[in-house]
Amino acid sequence: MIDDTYGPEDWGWRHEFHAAWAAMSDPGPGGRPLAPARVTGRERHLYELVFPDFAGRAGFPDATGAAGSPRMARRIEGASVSGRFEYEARGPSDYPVTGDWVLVDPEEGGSRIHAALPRRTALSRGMAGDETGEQVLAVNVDTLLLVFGLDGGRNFLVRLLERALVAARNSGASACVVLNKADLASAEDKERAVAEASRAASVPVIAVSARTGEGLDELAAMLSPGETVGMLGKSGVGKSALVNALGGGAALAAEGANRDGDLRGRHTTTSSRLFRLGSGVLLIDGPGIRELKLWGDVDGLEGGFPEIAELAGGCRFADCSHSGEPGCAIREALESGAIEQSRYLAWLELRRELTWLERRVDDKARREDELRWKHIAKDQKAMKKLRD
Ligand SMILES: Nc1nc2c(ncn2[C@@H]2O[C@H](COP(=O)(O)OP(=O)(O)OP(=O)(O)O)[C@@H](O)[C@H]2O)c(=O)[nH]1
Ligand SMILES: [Mg+2]
Ligand SMILES: [Zn+2]
Repeated sequence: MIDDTYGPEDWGWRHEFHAAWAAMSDPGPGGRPLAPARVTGRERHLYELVFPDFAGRAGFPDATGAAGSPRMARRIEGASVSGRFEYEARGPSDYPVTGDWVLVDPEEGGSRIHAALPRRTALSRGMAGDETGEQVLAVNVDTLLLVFGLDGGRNFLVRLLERALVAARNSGASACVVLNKADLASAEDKERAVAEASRAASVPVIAVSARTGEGLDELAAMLSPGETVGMLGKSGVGKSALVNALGGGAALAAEGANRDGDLRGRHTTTSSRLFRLGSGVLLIDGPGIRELKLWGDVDGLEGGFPEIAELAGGCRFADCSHSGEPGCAIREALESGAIEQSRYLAWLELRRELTWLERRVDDKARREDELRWKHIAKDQKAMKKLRD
């Protein structure tokens, strides 16, 4: 199906990808070079791809196949990963998700994904349950919108915002805090929420309403064509409504029905999709999150606690643990009231969570390494036996 007359950059292609592609573009199984396509949706094991036309770009195969065809992007539905891909994947986080650039064979019609290009940015969280594992939520995102709802109750909690800011920092994308449903908050409540969010965030904070359009011009002005924008937020805060209000693109995101009574959760988004808005912005709508277990390293804390991170450099001891040593700048700021006690406690808690995670990940990597060496040693022994 021919979809849009857009080139690679219109689908978020960046020159950084070119080197990665060139390094990986050994001929595919068909002996032909593989071409890049972008994942625009995923439904279990089936992928929807958009296949921009790279014709005329040095080294790229002609993606549209037919010679002399106008420069167009094709959409492919129902693509799946190749057997080789599955064999080489080290874990679930290696599988493509919406936003990934993958390599396909144009002659195969792009129905098989042979490889994926390294991600420029990746937003991840820890897997639910006891397992130590990474769950990838959004990739190759330039700007991540951290979406909350100002409809009272639990849709805007500063503790979740801190977590989201840390996750955003670890993802490598820049962030923006979006307080949606401003139409449902009083002027004072709105002001208070913006002030509270601004204390935690060293990134822009804006109050908007997908319903009335308030603040949307300001939000839209921060995003540029060809840029990939992701969203992180609980279910029902209005992510899909924002996609639609910002100019839904070719297809409209399915918005939830009003959350009263029986209609609750009726159109909740269940899988991620990339929408190309009329403005040329690529906006990824995904399912709401219930919890955000952190994934990544301790440095990410700076994203959610800029004032504390700044103080840490001023402690007397370079390896200060900020829990009672003399000359601790954070302690002093806490005592003088320069930083809030609740923020300090939240920071300590997330730091503990991330430190613990780093140790778990290291242990896991070591165990896997040991296992790999064991297998290699076993193989070598078997080989030697064969030779003798
Ligand atoms: N009053 C008001 N209602 C809104 C606003 N934005 C969204 N809603 C409503 O809130 C409900 C949930 O919106 P959705 O866009 O489906 O929420 P979502 O974040 O996509 O939810 P999930 O897909 O479950 O993650 C719908 O009934 C929307 O119409 C807003 O700015 N103001
Ligand atoms: Mg939704
Ligand atoms: Zn200290």
